[in-house]
Amino acid sequence: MQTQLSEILREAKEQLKQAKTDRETEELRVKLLGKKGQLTGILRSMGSLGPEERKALGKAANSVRAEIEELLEEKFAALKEKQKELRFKVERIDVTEPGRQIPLGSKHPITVTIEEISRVFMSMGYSIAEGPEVETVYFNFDALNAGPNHPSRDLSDTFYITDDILLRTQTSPVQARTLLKQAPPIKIISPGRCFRCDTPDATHSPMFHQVEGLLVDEGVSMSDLKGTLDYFAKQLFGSDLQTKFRPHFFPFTEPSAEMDVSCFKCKGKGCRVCKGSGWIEILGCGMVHPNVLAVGGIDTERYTGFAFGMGVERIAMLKYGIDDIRLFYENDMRFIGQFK
Ligand code: 2U9
Repeated sequence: MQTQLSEILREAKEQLKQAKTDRETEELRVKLLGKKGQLTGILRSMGSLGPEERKALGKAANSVRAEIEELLEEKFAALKEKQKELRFKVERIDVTEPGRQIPLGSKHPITVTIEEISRVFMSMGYSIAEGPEVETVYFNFDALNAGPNHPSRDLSDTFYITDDILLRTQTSPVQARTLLKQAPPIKIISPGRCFRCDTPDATHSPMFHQVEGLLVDEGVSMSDLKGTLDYFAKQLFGSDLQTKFRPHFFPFTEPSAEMDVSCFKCKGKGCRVCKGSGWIEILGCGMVHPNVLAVGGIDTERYTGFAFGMGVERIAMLKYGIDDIRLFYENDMRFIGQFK
């Protein structure tokens, strides 16, 4: 029996040395000291011994149990210390480390361009007006003097939701709504998204942005229009450019014109940007047609006004030298990230 006890103690020391986890140590404890453990078995088998032998073996067995319990306690403590050291390593925070840069976002180039355009007109006293993107046929066409057969009404140009509801093809309905709601003087610009049934290509997108403007007051003339838009162009593209106005037609303005700016790239000599002409068209404009004012409830004997409209993507592409409109919408950070 003594030999068995010595063997159990030797084995226990050896296996405790090998134990790597709490679970292995606990399994060892059960194997040695548990109800069906090796040491418990010896203590139980002592019943068959004489009193002297039982006393001596009991003393030896208790001493082995005490030693194993102490070894187990040390093992658990050592494993706990090791886990603590490991935790300190893994959860260590070096407070002297430099902070991790959180990449800052940046405004989309279309947003930047809308803000630049808006800033110029707000500096001249214009307010920003907004309106619904899902519009009525009435405010998108009829109120803008676009007769029942106007080509822009075609399904090929316009996204219809029902016969009377569509996605606005321009932000002009905002001005038409403002004419009904507000008495002159009216000085607004309406930036926003517009939708046309166009197949996407380098210069067309079914969704694009516009900034349109409307000024209605007493005694407003074409010279006010030209002076305002000339100033705007110089603010946006630089004061050393010239502007010119070419006669044009829009149903909602009469007379109408398109405004060109001298090419800010070649200063008018002719280059790829201006396709050799020395001039770049940036917007359309005109004196608001009396029918449009009248529909808006404005006294056309007392008030006149002018209006203008520009495509934001076109302005941004000119400003930043971008040759494909689709780049604005593809969320490719290699493109967008350049506008930090
Ligand atoms: C009302 C009265 C007049 C808005 C105007 C233009 C000229 C124009 C185009 C520029 C490029 C649209 O984005 S684009 O395709 N627009 O040229 N827009 S005058 O005239 C109005 C608007 C509302 C009540």
